[in-house]
Amino acid sequence: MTLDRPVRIIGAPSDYGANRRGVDMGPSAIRYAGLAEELEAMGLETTDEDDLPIPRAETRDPDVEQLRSGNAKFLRETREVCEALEARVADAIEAGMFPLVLGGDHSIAIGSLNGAGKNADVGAIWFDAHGDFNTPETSPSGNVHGMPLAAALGRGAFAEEPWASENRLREENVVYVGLRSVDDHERDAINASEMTAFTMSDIDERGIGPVVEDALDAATAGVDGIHVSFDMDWLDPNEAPGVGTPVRGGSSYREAHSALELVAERHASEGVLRSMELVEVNPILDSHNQTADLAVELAASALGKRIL
Ligand code: HAR
Ligand code: MN
Ligand code: MN
Ligand code: MN
Repeated sequence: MTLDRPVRIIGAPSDYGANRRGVDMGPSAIRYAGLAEELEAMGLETTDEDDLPIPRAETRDPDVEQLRSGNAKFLRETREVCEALEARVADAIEAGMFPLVLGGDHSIAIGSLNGAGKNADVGAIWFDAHGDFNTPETSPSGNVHGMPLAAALGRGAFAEEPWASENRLREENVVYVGLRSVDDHERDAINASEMTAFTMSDIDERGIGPVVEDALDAATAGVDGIHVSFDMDWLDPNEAPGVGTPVRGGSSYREAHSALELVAERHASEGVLRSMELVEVNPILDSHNQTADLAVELAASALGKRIL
């Protein structure tokens, strides 16, 4: 069954959180790959808002307004982007629509989570090669796209940045699927947290179906809805070469579709989906827009496209 509400596409072409230019072209590439047309062909009423206005990174100083402790590059710019995105996501939900956010690097998830969790208790499923649970103190890079979950949960130096965790995201309802690149500090923090984490090894051993069903159970228990955060680098680089930080050994084409089809099925039976984002598409590194094409296909699967 296709999604039970109209879709509002929201472009967030930020690359402030990543160390290479290129993800700022993600929304454009995903649109060019035919996102709105695909959703409309499924019978979904779709509106496409103008992108958030985001000044080019070259015109900004990455180090302005640093935290007392730790390093988070372009933090002021990231805050501006995320506050604007939060408002757009919350407005869409308020209007009875489904926000589909196009990144941009993964730092924009701070805004998506704040918007989704503004007036509701929410869980999240995090499809990603990476943990994205560094704090400004532990980050090896200072890139905020390695930190959005820690930010949205107010961890570490993000406590100095209350805007980052203005949400009702519940830690015990945050679930990773498919981790395979985690820094040492992140590993400790994830293990000590109340989040649930499934690695690629869990998928190898149990298969994608049981893992995603468990992830849905954990993410949806006792909340009003969930946000699906989908980092395209969750896929194997053979399928999705156009990402900034590829990691070998990712999910296959079929595993990715299957995972999102299960999300759609759960939504059809329990109405759990609140918002979704597709992030980290980097057209500069892509081959013939393959990764953006795949992002469109996967969005369709998540929103209920059926073969028969
Ligand atoms: N863990 C590394 C860091 O913090 C790299 C993480 C970021 N890459 C991403 N996030 N694409 O999913 O810098
Ligand atoms: Mn806010
Ligand atoms: Mn990520
Ligand atoms: Mn990633």
